[in-house]
Amino acid sequence: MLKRRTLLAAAGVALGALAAVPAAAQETVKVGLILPMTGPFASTGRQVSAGAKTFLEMKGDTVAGKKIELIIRDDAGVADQTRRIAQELVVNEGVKLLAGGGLTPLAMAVAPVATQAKVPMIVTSAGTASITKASPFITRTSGTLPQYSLPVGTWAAENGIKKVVTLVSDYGPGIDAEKWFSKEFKGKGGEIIEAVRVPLANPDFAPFLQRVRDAKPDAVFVFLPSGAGALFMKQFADRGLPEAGVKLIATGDVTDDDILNSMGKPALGTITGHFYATAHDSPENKAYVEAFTKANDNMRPNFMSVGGYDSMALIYAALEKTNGDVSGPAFMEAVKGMSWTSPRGPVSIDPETRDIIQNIYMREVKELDGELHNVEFATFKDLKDPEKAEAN
Ligand code: VNL
Repeated sequence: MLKRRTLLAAAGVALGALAAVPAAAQETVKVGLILPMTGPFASTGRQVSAGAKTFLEMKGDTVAGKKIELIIRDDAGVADQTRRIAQELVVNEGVKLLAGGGLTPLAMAVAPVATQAKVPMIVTSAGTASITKASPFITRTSGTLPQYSLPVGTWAAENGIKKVVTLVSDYGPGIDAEKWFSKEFKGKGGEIIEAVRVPLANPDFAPFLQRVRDAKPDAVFVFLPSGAGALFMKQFADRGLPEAGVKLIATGDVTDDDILNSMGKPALGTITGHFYATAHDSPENKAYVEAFTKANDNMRPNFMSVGGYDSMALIYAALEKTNGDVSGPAFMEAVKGMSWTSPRGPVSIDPETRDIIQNIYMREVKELDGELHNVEFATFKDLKDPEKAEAN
């Protein structure tokens, strides 16, 4: 009898202790961030994960009574692994939200998992326009290639460039970039004299650059994924293209802030269009760059890091709106039309396409305090993805 009462009393104490802490505060929401942390695109994984962690450091790890736990996994840039890891995280780890998608094939690999499990996937990096159509549970905090290639076409046509050769990586984002730069440039009177596509893996630009020298266009327009620009810039300079009077215009992926400073003088004067530059002048970006560089041994945050940071910003804003409800349909409803101020400037999620609406900046590579930077000189405000706008 005594024993039983003691047990009950003990149980009462335990329950009381539990009740003293708000129940919701004890709930953890696991977010699976799958990235290429190794392999040829490891810089993307390093930047995105550091950006996401910087958000948690700046804003704390709790939102709407939930503790956010980031689970970072390496897919080494291999799509089969991305899919397997996504499945494993959802089924065995109880992950409620997925993020990542370092390259288009990796983002696409997660789409069936997101759809089947009704688990939202926030694409932090990949830029092929069609990705958000692959699942109703996909949204995106990077941008689309059509969105940031088109303004480069506008700028080129309006700045005395008449003949262009295009060079892109031969997969989704490259094909989008080629299409939307060319469409805009030709629409405004420009001429594309050659369109070249190079393999994503181990491209050699030398034969192409020789041909460009002979063709003598006013400019070359280039898209290469983050990290691949360094080799291109070196070969561009080695082949004497600048001396031959060929201007380099590109998407900002080529003059990626992660590697720009190591490109040296040949990069100076390159004109690019993109959604983020480390040198972007705003109080939000100043705070971001400061927190990021401090936590990452002075590494410079590039646009990939901001995709990671904003994936967390979007999760926080959505969970505030749903009062902590992480179920897929509720989360996706909350995401639509969400707006916030990113280190890159004002952004929102297009309620129709779930893609990001954002400013695209024209920039020139210049020296700033002894370092190379993408320096913004013009803004195309609040651009939607033109690929989907065209289809609608
Ligand atoms: C993609 C687009 C990848 C832009 C990138 O770097 C990039 C992609 C890895 O969609 O695969 O800068």
